[in-house]
Amino acid sequence: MTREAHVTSWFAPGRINLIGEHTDYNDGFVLPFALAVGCTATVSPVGAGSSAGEGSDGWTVRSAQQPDAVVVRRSGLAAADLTDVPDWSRYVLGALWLLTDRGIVVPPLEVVVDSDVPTGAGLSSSAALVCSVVRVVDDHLGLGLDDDALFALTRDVENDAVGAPTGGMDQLVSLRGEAGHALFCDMRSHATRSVPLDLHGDGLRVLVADTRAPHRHSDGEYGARRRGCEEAARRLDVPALRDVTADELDSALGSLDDEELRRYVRHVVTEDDRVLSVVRLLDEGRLADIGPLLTASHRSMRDDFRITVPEVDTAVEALLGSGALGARMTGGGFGGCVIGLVPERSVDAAGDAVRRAFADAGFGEPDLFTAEPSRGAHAVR
Ligand code: GAF
Repeated sequence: MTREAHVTSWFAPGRINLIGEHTDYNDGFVLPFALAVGCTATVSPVGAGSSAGEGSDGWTVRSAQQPDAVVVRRSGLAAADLTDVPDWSRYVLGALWLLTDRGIVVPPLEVVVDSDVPTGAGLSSSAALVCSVVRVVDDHLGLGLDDDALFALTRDVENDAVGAPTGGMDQLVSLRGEAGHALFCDMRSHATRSVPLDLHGDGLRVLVADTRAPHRHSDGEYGARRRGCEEAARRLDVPALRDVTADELDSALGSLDDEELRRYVRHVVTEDDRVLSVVRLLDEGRLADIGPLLTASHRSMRDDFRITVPEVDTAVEALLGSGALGARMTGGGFGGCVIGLVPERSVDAAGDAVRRAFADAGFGEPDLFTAEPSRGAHAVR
């Protein structure tokens, strides 16, 4: 039996970002953790026993959450062909296409994906999908890609094949997260270090409120923030906003006359600084002390970076008013999820407070659940 005759499965998780928002594409710092929910990708060879049919030249991709399989012929496939396939399958086919484009022979395959990450909630269902597919294909074909190559490939699928200008944090933590830990990432070097996040030991929980707010203009606004940050770095004559330290912030702001760019710079520079402070506190075993930094991060996203919406602001205030030590929106913004660092005994009351605040404001029902720092991508045997 050849290696390709095996059926291979890999799981990769979604993520929560504890702190460090919109800092990744500024070469800065982030501190996400992997979730228990994720995507399992299974690869089987096309041939005897395969529903794709013996002798097929195609790649067949299926999702347990979608009615129809997508089949493409390998020969002559170009990037432009990927614009015609359903969104979810673009992540899978994008990975296969990028490998092929880089000279790796990817034989006819069937890839089946099955995910329990809510979509559109800002929990990185797409990173879970891409990372599970890249890991399973690497394993199945025995490519032996190292950690850096795996990360680069997953990020390139999202940036180049799918065309989303994201910064790589989500893929990095989906690949490298560790149970019971957050992952401190330097998004310039892509060096990572696991930092203990012992919620249970401290009698705390991360309570997640999925606001289910529709993502208003999130695509265009994300790209606009990224371009604005790059323009600010250009005007400040630094490679990226990461290169402006907290001590240099006032003088950097003094040299910019565009108020919008000044707000972007203030958010990114102070957010990088908050990430470093949270990491320091976690290293010292002072988890309960990080709350004010989480809340300050939210205020910065609301007032300076301007990526929150009424639903997330309402959820944050409700959490803070009901015993949370700190609360903030997590992820790219314009909707999605809020997290609260909440004493275990206050979890129910905090959840009720968010539901009540939503009902009072006339918003739809939010989804409340607790999140555990979980293991990154791994083989499912
Ligand atoms: C999204 C992006 F995919 C990440 O790269 C990151 O920029 C995040 O928004 C904001 O911190 O999740």
